[in-house]
Amino acid sequence: MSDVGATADTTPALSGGTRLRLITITVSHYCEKARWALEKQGVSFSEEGHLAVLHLLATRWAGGPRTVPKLVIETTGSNPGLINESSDIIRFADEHRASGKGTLYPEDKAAEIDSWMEKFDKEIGPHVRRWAYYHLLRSDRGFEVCFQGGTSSLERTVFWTSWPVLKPMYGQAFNLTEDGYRRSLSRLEAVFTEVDKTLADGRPYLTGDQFTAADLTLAALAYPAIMPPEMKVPKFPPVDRLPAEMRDLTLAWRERPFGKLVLRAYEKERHGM
Ligand SMILES: N[C@@H](CCC(=O)N[C@@H](CS)C(=O)NCC(=O)O)C(=O)O
Repeated sequence: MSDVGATADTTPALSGGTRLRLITITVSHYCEKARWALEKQGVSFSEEGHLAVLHLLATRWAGGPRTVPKLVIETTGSNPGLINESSDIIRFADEHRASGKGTLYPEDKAAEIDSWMEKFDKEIGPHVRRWAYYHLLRSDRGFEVCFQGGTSSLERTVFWTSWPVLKPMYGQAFNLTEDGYRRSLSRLEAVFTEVDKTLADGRPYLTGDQFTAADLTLAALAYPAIMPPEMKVPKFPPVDRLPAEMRDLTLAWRERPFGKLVLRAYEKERHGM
């Protein structure tokens, strides 16, 4: 069990002795999206954090696809349930939210929220991942930035021992070529510009005054681009220690309306609400 679990498991359990286990790659932004929703809505869970590749044992054991986040719903006397998509985990968190918590899906905005979420999953998720890995894996500093925190010391030892073999596998898996990087950057610019235009009328959040699942999805998936200081797991070093080109873009993006939304969402909606 990761030290993440120890901090996350603080809210009352679901009724009927149900236990929730969130299997993650701690650094993953899709996992951050699920973690944020569960914590925000006061749903009790423990997190089992892994390093990429080493997560495969856990996901195979749990069943379903190999991707994370994966929410395992354990109820005494029945087979565990599984939720394998981060957006479905947000929906679950909202449906099982603790009393006094507001919904992340105001009914009159449902279609708008779904449409933004689908767009962010497709246009930010894979492209910000490639953008970040492209920079981090080319820099020695990238190692310490990328893979710290929330995993067991045994996994960290196995991971670093295997790193010479794993590193080229990452390069291949994410197509970390110059061309691939440029394509991802232009996809990111397009969606960030669309968000900027939507926010141009001064609204604080995507659908108006209220923070919704759409804002949560944008902020969590864009966290590697903006690196909000409130990001606790994994804990990143300050922006000025990032590789130079990455740092410069992050600082420029923070000044844009979408970047300000991400920073505001982390400051106001991420912890202790
Ligand atoms: N559509 C999925 C995407 C999840 C996803 O891409 N997860 C990545 C981590 S960022 C993953 O599990 N990669 C490891 C693998 O494919 O084995 C969701 O929203 O949950």
